[in-house]
Amino acid sequence: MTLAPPGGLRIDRARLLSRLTELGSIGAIEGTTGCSRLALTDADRGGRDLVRTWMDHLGLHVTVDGIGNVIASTSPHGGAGAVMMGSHIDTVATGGRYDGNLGVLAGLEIIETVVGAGLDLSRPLAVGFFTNEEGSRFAPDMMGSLVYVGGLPLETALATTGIDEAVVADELDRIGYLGTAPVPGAVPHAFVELHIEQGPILEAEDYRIGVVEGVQGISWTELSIEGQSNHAGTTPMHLRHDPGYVASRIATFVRELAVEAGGALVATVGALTLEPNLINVVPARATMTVDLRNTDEEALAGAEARVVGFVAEVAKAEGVEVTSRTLARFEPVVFAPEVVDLVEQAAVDQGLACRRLPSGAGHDAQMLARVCPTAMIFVPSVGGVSHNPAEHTDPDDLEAGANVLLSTALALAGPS
Ligand code: HGY
Ligand code: MN
Ligand code: MN
Repeated sequence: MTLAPPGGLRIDRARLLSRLTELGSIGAIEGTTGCSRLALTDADRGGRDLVRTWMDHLGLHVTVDGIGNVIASTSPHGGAGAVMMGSHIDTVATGGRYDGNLGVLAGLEIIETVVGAGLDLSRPLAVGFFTNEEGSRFAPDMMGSLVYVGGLPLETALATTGIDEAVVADELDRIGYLGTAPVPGAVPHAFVELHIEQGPILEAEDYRIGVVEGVQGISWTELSIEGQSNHAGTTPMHLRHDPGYVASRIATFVRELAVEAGGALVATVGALTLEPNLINVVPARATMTVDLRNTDEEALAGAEARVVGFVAEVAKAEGVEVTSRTLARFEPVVFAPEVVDLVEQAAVDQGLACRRLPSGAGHDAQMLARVCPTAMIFVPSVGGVSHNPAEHTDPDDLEAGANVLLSTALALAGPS
């Protein structure tokens, strides 16, 4: 069975690339092609408004729900029974212009291409961008899609306080995206997300398309370490209760734990602050985050237990108090084999070298997979770099990924 779209239909490359550039210019990081649009900031509002304008121009039925997810559909019933595409347009503070944006703009491109070709499908098409996928400002990540599928109560999400003490509900209201469409949202027929790989595999092994079979489990923890502030010069080493020292021991431990695991586990201490953060003061307090990920749930839980044990041991020895807060915890997700097969078939039909792989990063698709058959398509990241303004994907690969998304969506929507 071939999945080539009827009449060799393809996306409009120039339109997709120019929209990626235009969206990337909002929150642009000077001197780079990257952008900074942390969730619910003015820059995020700018990105949302621009994509919303394109959705409106297409005459789509657009809804904004209680957590600010925006869904545009060819049907007045939104995502219900639709073949839904999409991703996110919020970024980390030092983001690139493709992470998330590609999936949203390619979904819009597919709809514009299909509508322009006058194709009659048996199912509606929809594209969405979900609020706060990154989770950098407000944890957990994938917040909007998690609320959309009923995995997090709306009230809990709205009451969330960010790293800057802002509150989700206030910020959503301030940027004009505290919507009224109900959550959990309508259940799609299927969901397909195009995304950059954000890792080195496809480029290193010379593949054009990643056929994503699932997403690894994620564990995010914040540790607050209370010690005793003291004079750096007069306090003997054996009398210190130094949270900075404990934080550095924990950071070293998680790194060595991941290296020892030989590849399946990854561990990151991405945020670490000392107070008062002065050269001649033994810190009073250290606050840090630990991000652990593994494709195997049991191994991930085992790594978490090892970290808990080590933290207790090193805190006792140094005489500091540690309190921990879980910021996010998602088990590994396996995508629907029938949709994964369609993605692979579409790539093969278009003569694109492809391989199956899991996703190292979290994605909205891992949440939509809770309610409908879901899969993802990856395109290569140059140098495997992402969450970095230098993030780049070759335009030919952007186009190829969008055409695989087109074929997959048409296979799922089926001719009328
Ligand atoms: O953290 C992640 O994997 C995603 O970028 N939110
Ligand atoms: Mn992303
Ligand atoms: Mn990201």
